[in-house]
Amino acid sequence: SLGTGAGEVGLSKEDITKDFLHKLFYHLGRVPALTTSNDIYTAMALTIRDRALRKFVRSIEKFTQQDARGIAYFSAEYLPGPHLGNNLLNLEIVDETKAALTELGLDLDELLDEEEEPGLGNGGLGRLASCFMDSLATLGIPSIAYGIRYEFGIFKQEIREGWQMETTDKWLHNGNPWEVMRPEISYVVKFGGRTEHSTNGQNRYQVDWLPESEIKGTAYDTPILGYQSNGIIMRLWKAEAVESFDFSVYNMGDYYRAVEKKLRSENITKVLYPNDENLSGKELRLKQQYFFVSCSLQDMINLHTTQGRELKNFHEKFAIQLNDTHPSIAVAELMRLFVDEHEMEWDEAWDITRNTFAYTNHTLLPEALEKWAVSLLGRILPRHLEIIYEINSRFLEELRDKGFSGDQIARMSLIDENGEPSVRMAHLATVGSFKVNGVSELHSRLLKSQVLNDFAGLWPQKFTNVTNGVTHRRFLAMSNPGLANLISEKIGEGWLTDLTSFKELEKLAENEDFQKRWREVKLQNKQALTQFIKEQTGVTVDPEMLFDVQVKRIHEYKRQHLMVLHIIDLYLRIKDGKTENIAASTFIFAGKAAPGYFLAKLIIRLITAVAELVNEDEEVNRFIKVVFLPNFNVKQAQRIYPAADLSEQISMAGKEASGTGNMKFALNGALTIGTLDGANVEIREEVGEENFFLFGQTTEEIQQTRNEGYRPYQYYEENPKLKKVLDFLSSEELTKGDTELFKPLYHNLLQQDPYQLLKDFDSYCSKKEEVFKLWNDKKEWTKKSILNVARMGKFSSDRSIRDYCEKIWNVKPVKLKE
Ligand code: 26Q
Repeated sequence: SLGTGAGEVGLSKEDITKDFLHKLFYHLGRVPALTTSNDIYTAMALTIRDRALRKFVRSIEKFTQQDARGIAYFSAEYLPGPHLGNNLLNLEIVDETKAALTELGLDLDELLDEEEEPGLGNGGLGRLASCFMDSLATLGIPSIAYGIRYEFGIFKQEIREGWQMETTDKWLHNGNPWEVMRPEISYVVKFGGRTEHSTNGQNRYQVDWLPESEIKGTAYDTPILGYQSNGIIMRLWKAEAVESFDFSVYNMGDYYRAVEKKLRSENITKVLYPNDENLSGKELRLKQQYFFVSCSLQDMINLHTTQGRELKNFHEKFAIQLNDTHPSIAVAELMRLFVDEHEMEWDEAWDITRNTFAYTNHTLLPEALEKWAVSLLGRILPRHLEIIYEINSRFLEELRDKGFSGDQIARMSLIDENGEPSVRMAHLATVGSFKVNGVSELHSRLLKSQVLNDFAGLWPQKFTNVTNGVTHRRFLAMSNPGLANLISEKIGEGWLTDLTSFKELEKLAENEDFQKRWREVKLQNKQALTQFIKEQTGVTVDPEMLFDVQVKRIHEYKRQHLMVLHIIDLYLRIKDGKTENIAASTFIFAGKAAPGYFLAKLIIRLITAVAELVNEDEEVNRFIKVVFLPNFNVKQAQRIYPAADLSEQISMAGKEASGTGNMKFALNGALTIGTLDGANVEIREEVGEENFFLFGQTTEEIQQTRNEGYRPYQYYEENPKLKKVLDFLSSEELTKGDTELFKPLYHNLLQQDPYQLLKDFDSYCSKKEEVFKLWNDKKEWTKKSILNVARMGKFSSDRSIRDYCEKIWNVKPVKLKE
């Protein structure tokens, strides 16, 4: 036996130093004189990865002993952020590592700066998946995260002449020290072709899928550590040509054809689609989804059966959480694997399948609900289309038996027959799951009353809510050490595994000494961000100013342009000499726009135009500055949240499913100006309405406005301030002569705007006056800031994961201390 495997990997400074040097010389084969900073980073990353892998192996051993039920999280996106700093925190070896490096004349912060993060997601949904991995590991839940190893992640954003430009994200160009390639863990995935139905020897109805092509998926594992104890893995699949391309037997012509085929196979995991909305029914996207789902399910079945278990117990040993509909083809694939490949009867297979999956919905936007044309799905996955039809016909039969009307049946069908027939993936996921959840109280309520209303009537018990959360270890302990240390000094370190203990800070909210130190920490964080802004944009800002921040994907529904209209109003007031009620502010924006989303890109152009105008005007820039930080990602986010005074959460009510940036800001002591949307509602409930700047219409009021007929032009005509601001969009001053530039936005706001921005403009501006007033009262502001942090306990992803365990997965967290 190999026993416990290799010797211990120690955590002392000496152990780290020894291993680090070993990696540098023997793993990387570096001549000391030629060592680059990337070599140094890589050697340290490898050193820490060994320690992370040890945790992971230990966890697996314990889980196996306990024969525990496991959770598989299926997500097409992950945004883990930089690994090194987080792993040091979770292994509790930050000081040891720093000391080891210092002795060698090296600096930990420089190493941390070297790391290029895996941008394998678009935004909130991908980051949520990674926060959940952190909490799953910390809570000791046996789990595995399945996904896609995109060679190119979300594009890098540059700003050229004020416009967003996209460049390729080559995150693997220096290699990836955190992953372990597992060539022995690979599966074949089929595509295209046709099916053959027959009755086999034992008189069993049998379907064979004769595919047009086959592709191999290979596993790449990255250990994800929890705090102090456990590790889980993120298993990402890379597409390759199947081994059957035996080049040796081909002649020249065939050889090149075979190479081309190999290249085409690898296409599947080349690049992440940069839309955070389902705009395009692209064939490659469907292939990506099916590819990773099929590899993952085959892997799970393999794990299950090699442990000597029967497939009929599959759902007892596993729950699979579907992160939106992106992996929902899994419902049909698991049926196919059971029925066609493992010869299970349909009814039994369906029973197990429906008791295996649970589905999380992340959007109510009708245009974002995934649909695949029947023609496309049938061409790429002919067998799955048959299975979906079979599921549907049985389901619709059930509805007919229950007396549902023809209208209702058409609405609930898995197939949308309006226009080009297509498969409604949210319906497939709902029918194929034992639980369906939204991501905030409001969102879950709207999910039941709108998008999945008919299903909620049919299966009320299936629907539940799990409000999102964020890992406070990454987004406070690691990224805001100043605040973390101040808090630990007062209440100890228990909060690292129990954020509700922040409640104890309430009693310090009015303590002058504590307030002073609270402000000092914030100022230091703002100074650090000030320097970063200078490096990134060349703009000098003043850390004493109010830092008013909106960072997130650029979308009309998120209404970045509402904030811009207010800034224009301030600009015009300052130019008019009316500066009395303005608190000196720096407005900070960051976020990517989908490359094909014209209005979103124009909003970025508007921000940069306003920034240029404001920042260069001596009369104005004493009062306000505007910054657009290019290439928002996890690493940058970690610098921004700790330095924010005010968090902008101003989406039209009913459109933001939850939001998670809102939580990260409040956790770092920013006050929120926001609408009653997504998790804002719950944040306000928790921190107290007197500590939250609320504005704007409620979902009900919006509906009413819509019913009465929203006429934005009316606000333009009745409100002189708004008229001035909107007219300024086509001024020479702003557009430098290109007065047509912002016309599409102007017309959008005045003609159709489904996000009723002008309707909320006044309410937003008056709230800003209150913000400015409060900012001048340092004591009151600081008190509210402290109370916000003190009352954020609910929004740890540890709480979200406990909710999933209790409400959905029926598993108990097991704390595995060593
Ligand atoms: C789907 C099909 C084809 C191409 C792209 C997509 C696609 C990709 C990403 C669709 C949606 C996304 C991402 C959605 C997302 O990030 N949603 C956000 O999820 C967060 C976590 O629950 C919420 O907090 C946000 O409110 C929600 O907008």
